[in-house]
Amino acid sequence: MNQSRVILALDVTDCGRAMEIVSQASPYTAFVKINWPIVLACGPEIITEISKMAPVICDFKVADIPNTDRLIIEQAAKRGAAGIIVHGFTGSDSMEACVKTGHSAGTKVFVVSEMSHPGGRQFTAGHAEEIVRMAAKYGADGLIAPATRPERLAEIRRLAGDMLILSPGVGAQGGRAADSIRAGADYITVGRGIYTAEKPAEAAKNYFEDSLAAYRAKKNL
Ligand code: NUP
Repeated sequence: MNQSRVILALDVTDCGRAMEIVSQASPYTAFVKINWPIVLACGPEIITEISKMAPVICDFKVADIPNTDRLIIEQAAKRGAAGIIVHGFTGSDSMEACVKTGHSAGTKVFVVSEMSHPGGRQFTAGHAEEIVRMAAKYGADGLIAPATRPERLAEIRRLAGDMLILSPGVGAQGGRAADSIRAGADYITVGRGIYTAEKPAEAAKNYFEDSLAAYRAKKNL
């Protein structure tokens, strides 16, 4: 993995184009995050294919009973997922199953705290603190917290201690790279801001530079 603080959200359903964007942007990205659109369009083998070029986080927002969570995470890990995103609202037993399964399969587990879209205020914001505490208690590797609301991101950072924070909402949803890093993100997640750009590699490079400069300043590096 390189020193990048950028996660590329590859919500692209043209499989050839998706691979092209990964190869252009991967020098500037730490992880490639894939979600249901690309898996439904290109098949689960896309996890393995992209993993040959960059570590892959499967944003499957796993949210089920413990046994089903376990089965999903095992299959993603078998395909090569370096990380998986799960929901926390399913409660402690599901959380525990997700973390245990992920860790025994060698996959990092990231938990959604508060979602980045406007609707994220409606239900997730009111429970974000409990979810952060539960994720920490069960040993999750990190959290998802909104780049669209830096003040909330800062509050989640305060509760999260030194857990990793991955922050979506930079670019198309209005969040800004440097603000998110300053507020507490370790990584920013950018989808449309890169993959719909005329020159995705250039866009990725800009996010790479802005976020890395803010990260170095924050860490006194
Ligand atoms: O709260 C969340 N917000 C969010 O946008 C949790 C997420 N996992 N995401 C995902 O991040 C979303 O599904 C998409 O894959 C990516 C953001 O993409 P974009 O808005 O930068 O295009």
